Parts: sequence; C-alpha cells; structure tokens
Amino acid sequence: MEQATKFENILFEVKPDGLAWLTLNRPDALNSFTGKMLGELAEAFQQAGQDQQVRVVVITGAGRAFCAGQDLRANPDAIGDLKTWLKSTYRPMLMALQDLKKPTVGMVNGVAAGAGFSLALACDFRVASAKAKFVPAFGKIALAPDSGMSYNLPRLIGYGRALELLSLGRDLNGEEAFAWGLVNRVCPPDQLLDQTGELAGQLAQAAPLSFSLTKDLLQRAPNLTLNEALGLEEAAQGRAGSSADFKEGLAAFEEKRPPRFSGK
Ligand code: T3D
Repeated sequence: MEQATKFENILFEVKPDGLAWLTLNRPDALNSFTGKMLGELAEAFQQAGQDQQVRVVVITGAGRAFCAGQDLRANPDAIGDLKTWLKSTYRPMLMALQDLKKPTVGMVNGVAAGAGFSLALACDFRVASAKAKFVPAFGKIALAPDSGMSYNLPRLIGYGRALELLSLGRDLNGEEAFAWGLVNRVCPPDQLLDQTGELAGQLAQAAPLSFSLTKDLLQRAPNLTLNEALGLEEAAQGRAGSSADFKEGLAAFEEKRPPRFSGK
C-alpha cells in the first residue's frame, strides 16, 4: 500500500516492495535545504526507521538537481550564527539518517553541491546518473566543509583526494565519481531509476540485522586495534547468531531455496 505524505518540502512514499522513496522537492531552487526541509527529512528518516514495512530508503531530488546544499537565499536573520544553525538543523537530520539502521541509497540524478553533496555521501550507497555533478561548493563561498563531508569524503576516496577536491573546489561528474570510488554505480540518465531500483531491491532482500551489524563494524573498525575489532565482531556474531533470520538462512541453505528474512 502506498502512503501519502504530510510534508511540504519533501515527498515520502512507501511502496509495497519495501522501498521508501524520499524526494527533496524544491526543484525551482535546485532542492536546496531550508530549516523546514531539514526538519522534515529528520522526521521522515525516523518514520522510515519505525515503519516495519520499510526495508530500504532511496533519497533523490525532484527535477534536474539532487540538492544544491543550503538555500543561499534564505533570510540570514533566520539562520543566525552558523555554528548554532548547523547544530540545530543539519546535525539532527544527519544523525536521524545515521540512526536509521536500514540501507539508504542516494539516487544522484543531477547536481549535488555543498551540503547536498554531503547528504549523498551520508547515504550507505550511491547510484549516479552520468549527468550528475558533485560540487564541493563550500570553499567557493569561503566556508569549511560541513554536514559530515569531512568525515565521509576521506573514508570513501582517501585523504589526499578529499583534500584536493575540497581545497581546489574541483567538481566531479558521474563517471569521474565512479572512477574515484565515490559512487557505487553510474549509468545513463534514462537508466537511473531502474538501476537504483535493482540495487535497492537486492538490499531489501538482505537480512536487516546482518546489514546493520555489518555497517556498524565497518564504520568502527578503522579506529580500532585488531584485537578490539575481533571483540566487536564476536559480539555482533553473538547477536546475529541468535536471530530468527540466522535460522531461516540455514533452513534456506538446506532446502536449496532463497531465504525470506523478516528482520527478527
Ligand atoms: O550557509 C549556511 O547556512 C551553512 C550551511 C552550509 C551548507 C552548504 O551547503 S554551503 C554550500 C551552499 N551551496 C552552494 O554554494 C551552491 C550554489 N549553487 C551553485 O553553485 C550552482 O547553482 C550549482 C552548481 C548548484 C548549479 O549550477 P547550474 O548552472 O546548474 O544552475 P544555476 O543557474 O546556478 O542555478 C539555477 C537556479 O537555482 C538559480 O536561480 P535563478 O537564477 O534561476 O532564480 C540559482 O540561484 C538557484 N540556486 C542554485 N543553488 C542554490 C540556488 N538557490 C538557493 N540556494 C542555492 N544553494
């Protein structure tokens, strides 16, 4: 059953196949972020996390852009000092995304600039149109990177390339982003929906607890010793090994059929 949305700046639709489609919907302003949109995104991520029907969340933009970052035409008085603004608007949105525990896929249909680029990086997976453009943007207006860019970009493409991209303000197109390891797939624009749907559909069949444990282990491992990583893996396997889905995985193996994971 499809669900209508109550949001003004985003569209949020849950499809019967378990995919939730979240579309940034301010196409005339290239889907740039307002405080209201950031609040709606945080709420939608929380809603997706609680909805048992949702297995995967796909994030994209309406019209020709993915997202142009902060709305630079917003009233500066409403924003105030940027430290407080980021903490009260962007951080709750990004932490709601991080806390979601379900796979998230950024379907990058066009330009992703500034915090819009950061949002794409904060997704677990990215599928880009060959027409997508990744624009650091921050340096050009004399700002520092924000919205998780400093955390996620070097993890994906390495420190050297991240520093080059951000300090030169160099843009990457979809093909370059794929070659740099910034996106998981790149495709012609007319195949973007199908290719994203295919990846998201595969993720929707994966065992939910296994996915969230895997993501957590991979995110934490770079700061650990091997001994510490082994300890976290043991704890994760203890949880996964006592799940109903592990029993289902073993039964499916014995019966030579695809598993049907419930998330329990
Ligand atoms: O500041 C804070 O609150 C702190 C938070 C910061 C986080 C950030 O995201 S900082 C970075 C903010 N974003 C940018 O600096 C990007 C600015 N935009 C651009 O560089 C370019 O527009 C793009 C590279 C994104 C796209 O270029 P192009 O040539 O495809 O389109 P365009 O012609 O520049 O833009 C089309 C329209 O969208 C245009 O409006 P108009 O002239 O037709 O009325 C343009 O002004 C508008 N637009 C584009 N980006 C934004 C925007 N309007 C508001 N905010 C934007 N970010």
